[in-house]
Amino acid sequence: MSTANIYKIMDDPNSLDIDVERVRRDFPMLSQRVHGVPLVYLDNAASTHKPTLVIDAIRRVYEQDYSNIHRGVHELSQRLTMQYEEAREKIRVFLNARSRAEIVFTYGTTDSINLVAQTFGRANIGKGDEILISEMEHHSNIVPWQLLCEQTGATLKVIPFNDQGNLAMSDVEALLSERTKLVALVHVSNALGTINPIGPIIKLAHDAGAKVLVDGAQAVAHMKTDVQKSDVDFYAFSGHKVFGPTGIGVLYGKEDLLEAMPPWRGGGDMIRTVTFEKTTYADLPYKFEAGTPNIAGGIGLGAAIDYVHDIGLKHINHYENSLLAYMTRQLLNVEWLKIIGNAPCKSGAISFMIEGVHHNDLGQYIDHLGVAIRTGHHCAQPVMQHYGVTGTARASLAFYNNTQDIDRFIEALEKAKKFLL
Ligand code: C6P
Repeated sequence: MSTANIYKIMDDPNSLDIDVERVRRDFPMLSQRVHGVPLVYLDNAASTHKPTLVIDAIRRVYEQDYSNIHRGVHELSQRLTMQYEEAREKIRVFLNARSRAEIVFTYGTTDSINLVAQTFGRANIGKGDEILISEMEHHSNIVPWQLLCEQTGATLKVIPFNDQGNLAMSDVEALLSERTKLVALVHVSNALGTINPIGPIIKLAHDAGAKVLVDGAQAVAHMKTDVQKSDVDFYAFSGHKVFGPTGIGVLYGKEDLLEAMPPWRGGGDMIRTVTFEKTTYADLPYKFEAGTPNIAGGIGLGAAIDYVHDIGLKHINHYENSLLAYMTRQLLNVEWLKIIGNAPCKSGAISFMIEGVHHNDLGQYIDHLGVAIRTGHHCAQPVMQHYGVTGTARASLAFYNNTQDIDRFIEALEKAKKFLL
């Protein structure tokens, strides 16, 4: 949602190109009742639901085509290998990568970042070097770098954000130096909703001689990602946040960088030849894919990408922007509630607090009214430390949400306030 200004009156979500009622029928989970009332699911930043298309693709794997892949000469293995590799091609197109060699299947964003830390990092970052991250990172984009610093003697530097929830380009410039070997930055903050200007930051980092990894966990389901246009070196995301299965994710890496990186996990599928004296490794991307992969997960993710493609990220982005503007306006009308993170460029996650009400009590109370939100530190404790709080409540959107969901959410907050304060 790169052009969103949350304070602008935007289009009415009900008048846009997405037929939300039809879309909702594609997601079986959404039609259920929770605690006797229809579910309002506003925890999409944690994980998204799956359309029937994805569920069917996974079922087909196990009912019709199942076997191991990349190994068998028999029909089933060939058939499933083809589907798995087709999914990789769909992801290549989705990210606009140059080649399938640049698309590594992982277990998720966390796994992708750890892979870069332990291969690119171990090979290229040493004592006296610096890794630059931001204050708004998810723990997945902090801890792998701390581990690497402990292993290599490198230093972790942190770009601060201001109280609005924005990074300042001047801080990025000031912290970059010839010692910076890698900038690891979140595209969209899960705790604040801020969309970071990754293009200009990548340019600055490259000018300083650093490589850039972007954590796209909260971005890919909401806006077009083009790795060639942004010139990012590594881009990570998780299948389960883009309507695909859990346990599957992607690391995009520029081919020359991946080529030069040593493998990380060793085992089957990632080798060319093995003797006790020496092992040689498989070509990209298999060099980084040791062991039997999450086959149904990869194929399910391919189906999820098909689904998103059919609706169109442009429509999704436009619709979600208007829904975010609607939700923001409704929340701003509630004078006893405080929004945490008011960056002008936001994606569909809003963190907030009600003074005198613990976020967990609030989350549990509105759960009984059928409204699912997330509460706590959102695996971004430094963000909580910035605001001096232990946690927030967070409502996060997907394109299957509608204005009725938001109205039910606001009503639930009103009731919670009466009951809990
Ligand atoms: N954020 C949330 O509720 P995994 O667990 O590997 O799929 O994703 C980790 C991750 C990395 N970066 C960002 C920006 C994220 O938001 C997440 C996951 C979830 O906000 C669970 S903590």
